[in-house]
Amino acid sequence: MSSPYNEEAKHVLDRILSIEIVRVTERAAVAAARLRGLGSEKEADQAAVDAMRRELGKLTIDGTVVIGEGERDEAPMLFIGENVGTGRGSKVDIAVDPLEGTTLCAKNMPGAIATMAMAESGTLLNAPDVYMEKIAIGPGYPKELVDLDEPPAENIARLAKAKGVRPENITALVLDRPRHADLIAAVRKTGAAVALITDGDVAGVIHTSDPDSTGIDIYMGIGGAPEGVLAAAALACVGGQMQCRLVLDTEEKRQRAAKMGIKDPRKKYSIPEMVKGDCVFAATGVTDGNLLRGVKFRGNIIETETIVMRSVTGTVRRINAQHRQLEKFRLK
Ligand code: VTB
Repeated sequence: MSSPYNEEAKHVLDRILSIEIVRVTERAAVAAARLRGLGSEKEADQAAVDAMRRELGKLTIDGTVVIGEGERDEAPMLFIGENVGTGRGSKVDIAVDPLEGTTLCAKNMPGAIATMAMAESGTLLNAPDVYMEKIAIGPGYPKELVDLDEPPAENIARLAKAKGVRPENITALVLDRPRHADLIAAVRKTGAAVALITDGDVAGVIHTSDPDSTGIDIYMGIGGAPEGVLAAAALACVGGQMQCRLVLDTEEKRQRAAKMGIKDPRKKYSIPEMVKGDCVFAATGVTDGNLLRGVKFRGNIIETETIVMRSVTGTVRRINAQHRQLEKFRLK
C-alpha cells in the first residue's frame, strides 16, 4: 500500500510531468518544422522521432512505449515496448506520434503536429499499427449518444436532436479516402455537411471537443489505430465520447493483436477502455493548423504553440514558447 506521502509525491510529480511533456512535443515539432515543405516524409519523421526520443530520455519516468513508431522488428526507435525516461520515477505508458501528418509536413500543408500522451502504467490500449474505425463527439451530450454500429444517418439524426438543430446544421469531419465514399454519401444524404481532411485525424477528433470554434460536430471513419488511442487520450481529458474498433481483417493482423493482449478482435472500445487511468496529452503545431500554430523561426527565436491537457482536472493549457537560440541558452 502506498503511504499518503507517496500519494502526495506522485501527485506533485504528475503535475510536473504535465509540463515536462510539453518540452518533448516542442522539441519534436521544431525538428520536423526545419524540414517542412521539402517533400521528404521519412526525413521529417526521423528528425521528429530522434528529437522526441532524446527529450523523453531526460524525463524522470520509468516509461514504456505502448503506441509508437511500430513494432519492435520494424522500428529502431520508439518501438512498442521500448523503455524510455531515466528509469526512475513513475511507471507510465507512453503513446507517441512524433510527426502526425508526415505528408502535411513534407508538403507544408496545414495540420501537422507532434503529439504524445502519458498515462499510468498498464492503462493505455496497446494497439497494433492497423486501421481503426472511429466515431467521436465532444462533451456535454447524453452517454453513448452515437454508436459505431449505427448507420451514419442515425448517428447524425441523434446528434442533431441532442443539439437541438437540424441535420443541415451538423458538420462531420472525415478523412478524404476512397474507402469513405459510402460514408460521405450517407452523411451528405442527411443534409449534414462533410469537412474533408487529407491527414491528421488526431487533431480531427480533438476538433469535436469545441464545435463552436472549430465548426466540427462529429468525427467519423477509418484512420490509424495509434492515432485513435492518442485522440482518445485527448478526449479523456476534456470529456468527449469516442467509440473505436480495430480493423483486424486478416489472420496475420489478428495474431499480431493477440500478441498484444487483444482477445476479442471485434471489440468495440469506448474511451475508458482505451485510456483506463489518469493521463496527460500534449501536441505542438508543426505547420499552422486549426488546432495549433506551426513553428515560427524568427532569427534567434523559435516560437512554438502547444496544447497540454490533464485528465485528473480536465485542465487544458496552451503554451506559447519562445526558444532562444543564443549560445548560452542552446539546449543540449
Ligand atoms: C490517419 C491520419 C494520419 O494516417 O490516421 C491516416 O490521421 C490513416 O491511414 O495522419 P491512411 O493514410 O492509410 O488512410 C495518417 O494519414 C498518417 O499516415
